[in-house]
Amino acid sequence: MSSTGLWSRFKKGLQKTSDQLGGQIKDLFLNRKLDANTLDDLEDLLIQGDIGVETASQLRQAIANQKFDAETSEMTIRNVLAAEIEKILEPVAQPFSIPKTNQTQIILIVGVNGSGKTTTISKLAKQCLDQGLTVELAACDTFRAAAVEQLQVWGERLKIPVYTAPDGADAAGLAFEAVTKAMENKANVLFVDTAGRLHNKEGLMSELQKIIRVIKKVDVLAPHQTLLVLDATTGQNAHNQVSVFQQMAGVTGLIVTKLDGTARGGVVVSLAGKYKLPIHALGVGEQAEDLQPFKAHDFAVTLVGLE
Ligand SMILES: Nc1nc2c(ncn2[C@@H]2O[C@H](COP(=O)(O)OP(=O)(O)OP(=O)(O)O)[C@@H](O)[C@H]2O)c(=O)[nH]1
Ligand SMILES: [Mg+2]
Repeated sequence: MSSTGLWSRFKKGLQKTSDQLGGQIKDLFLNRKLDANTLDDLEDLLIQGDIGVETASQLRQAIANQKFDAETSEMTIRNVLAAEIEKILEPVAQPFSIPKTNQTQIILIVGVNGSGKTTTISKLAKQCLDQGLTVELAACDTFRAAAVEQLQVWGERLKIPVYTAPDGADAAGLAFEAVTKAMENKANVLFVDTAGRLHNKEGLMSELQKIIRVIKKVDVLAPHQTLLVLDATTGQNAHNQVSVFQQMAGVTGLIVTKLDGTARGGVVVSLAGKYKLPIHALGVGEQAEDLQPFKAHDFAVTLVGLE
């Protein structure tokens, strides 16, 4: 797809957030001058927009530091906000990539139920195939029969091998087998899908740790990446998920999905500010091209309704 096509899908995907936040900023400045009260209200708006308390206060301060006068236009404020948000996002905006090496890269995908793990794998797998890499999948969500079938359907569509085990089989056992075989096959990438697990369910969390221990038995450097898939519609709850999964599974990067279904896209900024973990991609819809590399500038200008 052309870059303008991708850009318009991205803008459309973020529209709920940008309409809300951008619209509210515009309304705020209607018939009002820039003074301390207006700045307080702006800070509140940013907090309501899920940008996070600390980041909102940082952004308020950045505007206050500019020594604007009462005549400063709303457009200027939005430009400053976008530039400050871009500064926060820039260090973590790191597109998903597979290093050039002969070693099979094991990519473990984790997250709570329904966050978009399996569909994200299919989208990333397609991107890797488009780059000429050989890709295999492991359906280590042995919890739900439908989950294995879902990955198998993707495997057939993309014409790539999918490792499976019977329902209720040991997920770690399957992970061991899949990693061993993918390495024997000299596949470039193996994506390991896992069952959705609520971050407060100890049993499932310890199963995840077992999967990781077993993978390390085959290759001590694996998993080479552990990606946490977060559903943007959960807003600030995403923060708990990052803390717990990071502690339990050593998350190396984040993917935020379903931005098209929410006005809470500001959560991406609060996650970037707080955890400093790379954010690789954003999901703005259900199609393959809707999983887009995270670009700091594009996100910042769209968020405040400048584009
Ligand atoms: N609108 C929209 N839907 C998405 C996005 N990403 C995933 N979905 C949808 O979310 C639903 C759940 O996605 P899955 O990939 O099955 O989620 P999962 O994390 O694997 O779910 P479990 O295996 O049950 O934990 C599916 O209907 C996807 O099509 C997105 O960026 N936007
Ligand atoms: Mg799944």
